[in-house]
Amino acid sequence: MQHKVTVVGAGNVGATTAQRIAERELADVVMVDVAADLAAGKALDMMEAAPILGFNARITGGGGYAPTAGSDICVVTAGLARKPGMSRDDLLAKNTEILKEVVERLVEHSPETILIIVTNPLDAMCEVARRVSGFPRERVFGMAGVLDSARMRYFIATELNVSVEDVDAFVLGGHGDTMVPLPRYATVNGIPLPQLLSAAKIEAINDRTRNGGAEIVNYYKQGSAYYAPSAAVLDMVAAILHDKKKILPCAVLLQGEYGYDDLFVGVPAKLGRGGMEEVIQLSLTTEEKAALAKSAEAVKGLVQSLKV
Ligand code: TXD
Repeated sequence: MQHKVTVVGAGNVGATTAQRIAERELADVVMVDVAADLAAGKALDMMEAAPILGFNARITGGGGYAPTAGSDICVVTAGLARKPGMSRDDLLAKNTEILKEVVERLVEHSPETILIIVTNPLDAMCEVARRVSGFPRERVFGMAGVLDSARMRYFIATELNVSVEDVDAFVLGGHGDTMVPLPRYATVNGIPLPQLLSAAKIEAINDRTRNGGAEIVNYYKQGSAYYAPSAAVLDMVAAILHDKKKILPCAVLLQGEYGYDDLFVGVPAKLGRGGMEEVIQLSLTTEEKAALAKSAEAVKGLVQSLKV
């Protein structure tokens, strides 16, 4: 394979991401986990499926970082997942420590890599990764918006009984309870959503989207969502490796856009070989701006308490 992607954390999201990348032959994948045998075992198990599925990418796994050297992209999923009743923010202190260690090791071996952060609380972990790596914002950003938007798209498609392929939607803001679904920018094969659904139905979809993560946690009891999150990471990885210039909502360090400075906020961004190549500015109504401000405040509060 021409490309190499490292996935740190061989848990639910990490391993499923590795599997998706390899099965599509996007890159060779190196999985790293403190549970070294877990990473090694999952890698071997996945490779034993290769003759059946017929993919030629190589997946390896272990506890060391030497095999990650020269990675095009490093996806960080290492950390603790939410348990029922636990907020994403409760994870802050523990996952800050983990992120710090992981990013230091990654950057040591792949100084030119692009970091995609997945660990929660997402926006704060992006800031930890940025501080520790010293990378420009083009090479350190987070996955959340693609997942939140996919959930919204699914809920819209189900409500209207139309193909998911026809539905586009955007969710802005932090990856938390204050995320901002933007139904005004949602379309069904080009038709604006507000023309197809009542305001009450749209608000119900917004609510379900905001609680999409918790809905899955309540089913699983242990651990959180991973099929849709890993698909979301795959979308970002493919956009970068294939230089698609795809516009995807990501957690990006804003530098003046949307009126915010030096803060990670979920906004539409263009992803290509250079990583996060451009922040796309949408015009927002007064209410949408207020919702985004609330979300940004929540991220700011977390970032201020970071100890890195
Ligand atoms: O939208 C999003 N951004 C998210 C975020 C969607 C889904 C999951 N989200 C978060 O990702 C979740 O709240 C967690 O913080 C991470 C990973 O979720 P996952 O469900 O994959 O958690 P697991 O299955 O517990 O896996 C975490 C793995 C586990 O195997 C640990 O042994 C490993 O991380 N781990 C480490 N690996 C390397 N180095 C260190 N220090 C380390 N610590 C734990």
